[in-house]
Amino acid sequence: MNTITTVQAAEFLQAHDNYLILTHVRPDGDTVGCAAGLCRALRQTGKTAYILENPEVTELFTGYIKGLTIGADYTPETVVSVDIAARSLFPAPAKPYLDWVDLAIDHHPSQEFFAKATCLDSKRAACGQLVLEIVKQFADITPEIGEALYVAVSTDCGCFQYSNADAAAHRAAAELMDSGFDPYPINRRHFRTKTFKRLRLEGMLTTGMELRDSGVTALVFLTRAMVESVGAGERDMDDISAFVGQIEGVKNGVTLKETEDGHVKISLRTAPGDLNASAVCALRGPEAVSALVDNLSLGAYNKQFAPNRTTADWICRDEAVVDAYLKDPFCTFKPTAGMFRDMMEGLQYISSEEGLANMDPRTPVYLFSGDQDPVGANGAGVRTVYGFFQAHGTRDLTMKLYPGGRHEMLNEINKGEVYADVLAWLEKHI
Ligand SMILES: [Mn+2]
Repeated sequence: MNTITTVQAAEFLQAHDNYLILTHVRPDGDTVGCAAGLCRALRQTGKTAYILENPEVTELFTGYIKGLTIGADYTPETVVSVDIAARSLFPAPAKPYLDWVDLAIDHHPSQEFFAKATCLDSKRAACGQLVLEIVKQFADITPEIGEALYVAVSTDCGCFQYSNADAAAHRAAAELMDSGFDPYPINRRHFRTKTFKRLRLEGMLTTGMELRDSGVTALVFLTRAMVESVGAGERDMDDISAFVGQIEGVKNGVTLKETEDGHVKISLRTAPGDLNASAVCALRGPEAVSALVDNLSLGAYNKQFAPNRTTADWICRDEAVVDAYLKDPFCTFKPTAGMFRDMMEGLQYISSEEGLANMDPRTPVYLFSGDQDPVGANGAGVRTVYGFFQAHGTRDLTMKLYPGGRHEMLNEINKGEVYADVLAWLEKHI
């Protein structure tokens, strides 16, 4: 892991040329604004710079990168990613650069360190703040650059309304506004305007909303039928999970969203610093909801191994182990809402700054997993945890991902190899 400061990043950018800038999947204002601002700043100093075309950029953002993009046939000398935390977030046209990013500029704590050098500050509300700090060292902040980076900063802090909109974010915005662009039309377009389709969806959600715990917890269902009935697209559904949280008195917003492949995605939004267990317990209610939870936890895991032999193919490749698992009542019971509540609280704690700061960096850590374990997002989740530990100073950190391995590596068909690796690691450390 090679992390560099904004001063070093500015030196790097001045020392190289022929840039290709990468944005992430489902591009938001932060990644697009950063790319536009960086590209214009590089061109201002006489460099050749382009943003790789990203087919998912919606019409809300295309204006900012007009004239700056290029197709896959361009051969760059230097590749820079902005606001991309992980390889899994590279859009299709950027896949050839999975192992070739010279500089990653990012603000996500889950940064995977896929680049040769990474300029990371996870305390920043937006990646746009980092790009501003970098480019102002070698370029003038023109109104066009100011506008692009303002879109970046304001997007990630919800037009300065989210809890991450700290003084530094406001200062960056003020500095950008000094360049002379007019922020009003931007704020209006991105934060005060909704598509008619979006409003119709919100109307349906409001009609079908269930309020629990005297109005503290709100539950909405967004079905494919609703989405199709209004012809809503990605842009109309952007951040729709935040909708229920806008209702006065609601602390826990639960959005159950049916996905295109028939699964149900549950988004849980709670008031900052207040993970109210009742939000998860609210899922206990009607039978249909319990079926959703079960489908979410197990059905989704099994799907990647279709066509399925059993409902637990995701456990491991050893069919005898899977059959024994399915016969064991201790493995196949349906978990209660309380178990989900406890698990979510635990997950939140262990990935929080507080939890990570409590780890002793001298304790050796060995992470191992199957790279086909859906619970660890096929290895991506394990790499994220590795990044967390690395960022928090764990000195002796080892990770092993077994090709083809599923959830229970100690029961896998290559368990002999797994046991031997664990033993070798233990003997080295004890
Ligand atoms: Mn961002």
